[in-house]
Amino acid sequence: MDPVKQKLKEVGSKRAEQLKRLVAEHGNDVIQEVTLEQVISGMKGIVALLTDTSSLDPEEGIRFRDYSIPELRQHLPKLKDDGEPLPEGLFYLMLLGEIPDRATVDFISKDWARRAADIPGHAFDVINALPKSAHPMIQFNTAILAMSTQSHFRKAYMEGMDKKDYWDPMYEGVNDLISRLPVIAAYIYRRVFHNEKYIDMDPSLDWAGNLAHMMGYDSEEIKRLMRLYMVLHADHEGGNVSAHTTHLVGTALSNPYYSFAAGMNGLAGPLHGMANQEVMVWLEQLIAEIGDNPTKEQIREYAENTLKQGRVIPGYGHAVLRKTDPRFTEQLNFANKYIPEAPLIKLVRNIYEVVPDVLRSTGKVKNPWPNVDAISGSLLTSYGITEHPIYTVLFGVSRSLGVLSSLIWDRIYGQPLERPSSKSLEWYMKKVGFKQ
Ligand code: CMX
Repeated sequence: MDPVKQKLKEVGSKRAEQLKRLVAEHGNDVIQEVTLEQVISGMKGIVALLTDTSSLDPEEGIRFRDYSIPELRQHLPKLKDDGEPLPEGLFYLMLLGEIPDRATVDFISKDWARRAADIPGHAFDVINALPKSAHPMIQFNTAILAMSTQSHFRKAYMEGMDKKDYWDPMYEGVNDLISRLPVIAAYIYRRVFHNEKYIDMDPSLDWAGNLAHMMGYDSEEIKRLMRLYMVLHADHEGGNVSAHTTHLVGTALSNPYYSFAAGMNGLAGPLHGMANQEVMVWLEQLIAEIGDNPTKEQIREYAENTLKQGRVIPGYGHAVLRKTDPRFTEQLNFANKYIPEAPLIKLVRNIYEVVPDVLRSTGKVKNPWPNVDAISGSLLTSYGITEHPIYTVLFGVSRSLGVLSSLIWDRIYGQPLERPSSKSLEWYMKKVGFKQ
């Protein structure tokens, strides 16, 4: 058995036992009271999910299994000492709760390269059947669904597997799926933006390095950027739209392809992952209207006009965070180190000095600070990856690491069908004694 799977089997059975005892001994303990406003405002702040892979603090930001992003950079294995952590190591950390050694990360890299070589041909056929003008997220999701014909989980379920063993085919399917996403993403990118001039995978490269390579970018700096991008977007607690949807659909025992494709449909919304593309549209309009070196006053006016038109300023605000997103800061640090003079990066820095005040002055925006999407597209564009519609696909490739390792744990924990209750407006009015 592969060493990662072997370890997961040991850790998983202990934790599943703990969860069983916890519920048996404390199942009736009250953990939180819920207000009407919380329910109506998109269930914000309601603790209702079990997710081990990462946690989100409104002030500090994301921690992956208790490691902050700076701590990840310090501890996760890298190819070179001054490089970025390998996403394979983050996957292991999220799955098993401990930092892997370099040999384990190399094992995962090689295992994923092996699995990626076996994508069914019809996954490419369905992409080719779509018009090139179809948004890359449509092409990405269609291919993910098409690959579900190879689902280990569905096969094992149909054969009548004991439910305590569901995690095993889920583990296989998840690793297959993660390994193949860079190939699919790069295929779509080359198809739509580079005249179908495809580039083969190089099995000697790591997962993120290979993605950059297959997209046509072989400089070490872009590979570093891709590793950083893949680490930063990997997970954001269990309640965000892509994570929650993947989990929810998985509770119906849908296979990992169905579950992940559902999550990716959520990622494709402009308030979630598609915000990285929206930011670039907003910036392009800004440059078209007021030039690429606007004063802060001009930026303020442009941002205020966006609000006057009843639109959001993409890349700013967050449902949980109440400070600048550390994923924004990490990308800014990368840009300041490697490309400090890039015009788009300068613009991003100036916008950061202006937009929070504009949003604060509305009196309603709970978090006026930039999120991960406020800079990611500018960074990619500055490195020559200028085709904005591919950005959400890249986000999706990365997000697979977190939501799919959680999906394996859902099966280890035997998480049941998710089924909250819904009530009518009349019910809520009656419940709180509202006089009409
Ligand atoms: N620009 C303008 N208005 C904003 C805003 C922004 N960036 N962020 C929040 N608001 C508005 C909301 O639309 C809401 O207005 P109404 O009361 O008129 O409906 C009000 O402020 C309160 O919203 P909130 O509680 O602060 O924010 P939510 O938790 O409802 O929404 C988010 C969070 C991210 C959807 C929102 O901040 C937003 O729309 N931001 C822009 C899109 C974006 O960058 N999304 C990416 C998030 C990160 C990711 O998932 O990738």
